[in-house]
Formats: sequence, structure tokens, C-alpha cells
Amino acid sequence: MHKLLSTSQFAEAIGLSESTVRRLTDGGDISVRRTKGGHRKIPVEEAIRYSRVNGIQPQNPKLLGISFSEDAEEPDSFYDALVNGDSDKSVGIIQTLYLNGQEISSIFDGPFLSAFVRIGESFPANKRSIFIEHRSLIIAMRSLMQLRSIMPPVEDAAQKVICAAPAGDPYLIPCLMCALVCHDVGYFEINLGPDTPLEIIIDAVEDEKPSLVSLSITNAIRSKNQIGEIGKLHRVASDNKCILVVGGNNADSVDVPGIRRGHSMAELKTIAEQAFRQPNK
Ligand code: B12
Repeated sequence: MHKLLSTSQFAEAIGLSESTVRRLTDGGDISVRRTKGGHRKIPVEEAIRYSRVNGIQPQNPKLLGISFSEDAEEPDSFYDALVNGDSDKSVGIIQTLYLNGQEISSIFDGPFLSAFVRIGESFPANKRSIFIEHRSLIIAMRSLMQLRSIMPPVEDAAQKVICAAPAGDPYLIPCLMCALVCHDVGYFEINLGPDTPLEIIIDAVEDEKPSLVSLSITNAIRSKNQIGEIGKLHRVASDNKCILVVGGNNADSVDVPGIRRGHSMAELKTIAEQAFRQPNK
């Protein structure tokens, strides 16, 4: 998102006076861009970052491009919006939780995961449950992409993370979630998505020199060949001073000695932060 706000728009959106906003920008609490005429402009992502870290509930979130959802914190609201096919509401709920200061990892491990576990449990009750599952997946993807669009950019030359799921694993959401959690930590994310041949990931480690590789495993790994390839990825990663972490529903099926495993986005975040603090270690 590249929308820029004037100081008066920012003041109106957040609910501060314009003079307070000028003081905050002068003091460096809010970073601004200057127009050719010297006027301050505040990127929307910066406005969102400022309200998020300071626990400010914006007075007029629409000015920030966010469709604020009053019942976002209700436990069932995301599930209900998905099952009812309410795409705008789903986007609004996830953006509101983010704006309210919730950790991205806890949004994913909380309402997002529980909604999909419930959707998965209703399968294969009837034809309608498959319709709802497919529609929910696309709405959820849109919610994640729109969340990405309001997150602050990472620094130039940021460390890289590669996120993927191996060949035969079609699940889109886990890879994208991993990418967003790592982006939030400060990584430049390369999301190769689901069904990625392991040799492509191995080559990417050598070519891209990431600090971290996150492999999501939803379908259990049963083939010895694939276990061997994950073992090779593990070796190539450590030769390149890169951490490989496997996670997801069936991470325990990856029988590779010494491999790092996680089962939640909170764990991924912790590992991503460790790898980030010690670049190329
Ligand atoms: C959406 C969905 C589908 C979609 C997938 C579309 C797509 N392209 O993504 C479709 C409709 C295609 C599908 C098909 C099938 N599915 Co399906 N599906 C699901 C569902 C409902 C959601 C999956 C999802 O995206 N979850 C969302 C995220 C939030 O959850 P998550 O992946 O677990 O991730 C969390 C953690 O695991 C962790 N995590 C994830 N990745 C990583 C990575 C790292 C590094 C770390 C640290 C952590 C981590 O953090 C996340 C947040 O907490 C699940 C239900 C469920 N319980 O997950 C069933 C589910 C996975 N499917 C299942 C089944 C059986 C099938 C089918 C076999 C059904 C059929 N008979 O056709 C097929 C197989 C398809 C195939 N080719 O393999 C079963 C799997 C059972 C098993 N034990 O393996 C499940 C669990 C449903 C169930 N309860 O039975 N499915």
C-alpha cells in the first residue's frame, strides 16, 4: 500500500490534534516523507504501525483504508464470516485484530487456526461443506494478502526467508502465514508456496542465501525418497549457515535427525527471531 496521508488526515484518523502530530513527526516518533513543497506525508503503513505499537484505537479507521470490525475479538466472528462467505468482514476482522495490537502469530494460532479446524471437522458431511471449505480458503487467502498490504516494509537488504511446502502438499495457507510471520520479524520473504519440489528449495538456498527456511508439512511424509531430500535440504542449509525449520500439522512425520521442528506460528516466530539476531549463524 502506498497511500500517503497529510498530517490533518492522520490526526483525524487517529484522533489526535494536528499540533500533536507535527510534534511527533518533528521528534521522529512518526516517520514522514516530504513533498517537493516540504509538506509532511505519512505512509498509511506508518500510521498503522504507530497506532498499533502505542495501543491507540483509531477514531476513523476508514481513513487508513481499514474496514474496522466491532466484533473482531469475539471468538467465533472469523469462523462465522468465513462460513457465511463474507469476504469483506473476514478481511476487516483480521486487519482489526492487527490494528488492536495482537501479535500476528497469535491471530494465526488463534481464530484463524480454530476456524479451519472447525471447517475441516465438518468435512465430508455433505456437498455444501466442500463448497464452504473451498470458498473459505479463497476468502482466507484474501484476508492474509490484505493484512500483508498494511504491514510496514522491511529494511533494504533485509535477511531472507524461504517459505514453502513440499511436492504433493497442496496447502496454501500455512506457507503464506509463515511468510507473514517472518516478514513481521523483519525478513524479506520469498514464498514459493505449496507443492514445491525439494530440489528447487535446495537450489534456492544456494542461490538466495536465506538465513531461514520454513517448510510446512500438512500431508504426512511417507516416501523414503522425500525424507532423503529433506535430509539433503537440512545439510545444504547448515552448510550455508541457514536454519531449516519444519512445522505444520504433520511435522512429526519428518524423520530427519537433528532437524528443528515447530507446531505453531508462535514457535516459528521465536525461531525466526533467533535466526535474525544471529545472522548467518
Ligand atoms: C483447506 C483444506 C483443504 C483444501 C486445501 C486447499 C489449498 N490449496 O490450500 C482442499 C479442499 C484442497 C483439501 C483437500 C484434502 N484434504 Co484438507 N483440509 C483443509 C483444512 C480445512 C484447512 C487446512 C489449512 O489451510 N489450515 C490452516 C492453517 C491455519 O492450519 P495449519 O496448516 O495446521 O497451520 C498451523 C500449524 O500447523 C502451524 N504451522 C503451519 N506451517 C508451519 C510451519 C512451521 C515452520 C511452523 C513452526 C509451524 C507451522 O501454524 C499454523 C497456525 O497455527 C484442514 C483442516 C485442518 N485441521 O487444518 C483439512 C485437512 C488438512 N485435510 C484433510 C484431508 C483428509 C484432505 C483430503 C484427503 C480430503 C479428500 N478426501 O479429498 C484432500 C487431500 C488433498 C491433497 N491433495 O493432499 C485432513 C488431513 C488429515 C490428516 N491426518 O492428514 C484435514 C486435517 C481435515 C480433517 N480434519 O480431516 N483440504
